[in-house]
Amino acid sequence: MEVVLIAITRGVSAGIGGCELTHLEREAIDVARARAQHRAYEAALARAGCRVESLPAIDDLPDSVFVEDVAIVLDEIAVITRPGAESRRPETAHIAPVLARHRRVTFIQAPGTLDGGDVLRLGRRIFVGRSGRSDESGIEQLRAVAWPYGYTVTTVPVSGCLHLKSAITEAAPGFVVVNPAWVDAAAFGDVRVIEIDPDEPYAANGLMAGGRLIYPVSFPRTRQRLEAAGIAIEPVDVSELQKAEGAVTCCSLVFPAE
Ligand code: CIR
Repeated sequence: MEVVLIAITRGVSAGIGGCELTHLEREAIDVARARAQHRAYEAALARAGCRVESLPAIDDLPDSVFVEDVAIVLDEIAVITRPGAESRRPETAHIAPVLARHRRVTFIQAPGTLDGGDVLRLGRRIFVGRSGRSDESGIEQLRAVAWPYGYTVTTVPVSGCLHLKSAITEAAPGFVVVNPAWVDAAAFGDVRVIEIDPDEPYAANGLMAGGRLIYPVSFPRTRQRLEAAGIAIEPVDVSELQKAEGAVTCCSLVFPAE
């Protein structure tokens, strides 16, 4: 039977210009353009076969379009995070009831912090970036939730970028795309590694869905490397969201329907 994928998204906040920034200089963000790009991203998810559940924008939560950071959805349970950036913590109250329609939910408790952008799942192996956003307590709490279901949880050092998934994502089954300056791919065991083009440091974030990779148009050199490995690309322009230090995984939560 075909697996139905759910993709949860949230519209772009009118206040996105006030987003958190860690490694980028603030640039003006054109909200109308960001919203148009986000709609095109949702359309790419739909073309990849996802059933898109598009939630309304929350104008007083600037980063709320980046739904990936507020939850980790496993097949068995959803973990509502406690984001490392204080300004983002109110986002969790908005996602918990949505995920409760799909999974039993549990919560990361204070003082632990965890951002979904730091969590990379490869099958039953979960890797968590020890970044500025996710701490030992948050990682340990995720481990306690996940191990009874047979997942291993491994902490991975990251440096120079916001989240683990700024540095590495799954590009296709058995493949990862990596920025070796930010994370050591040796930590991920038996996977085929595609390195980004060094001129495109932010190119290690792609979103696998429906047998293809949703991938920004802004990284043509790395795209060539991915295509040379036989990976089908679904291109999206997310230039306005990139100004908010966002990428493609961070704008959705994609998981199989129950
Ligand atoms: C933040 O700093 O939290 C947002 N401006 C960007 C979050 C991007 N999230 C992600 O890549 N998972």
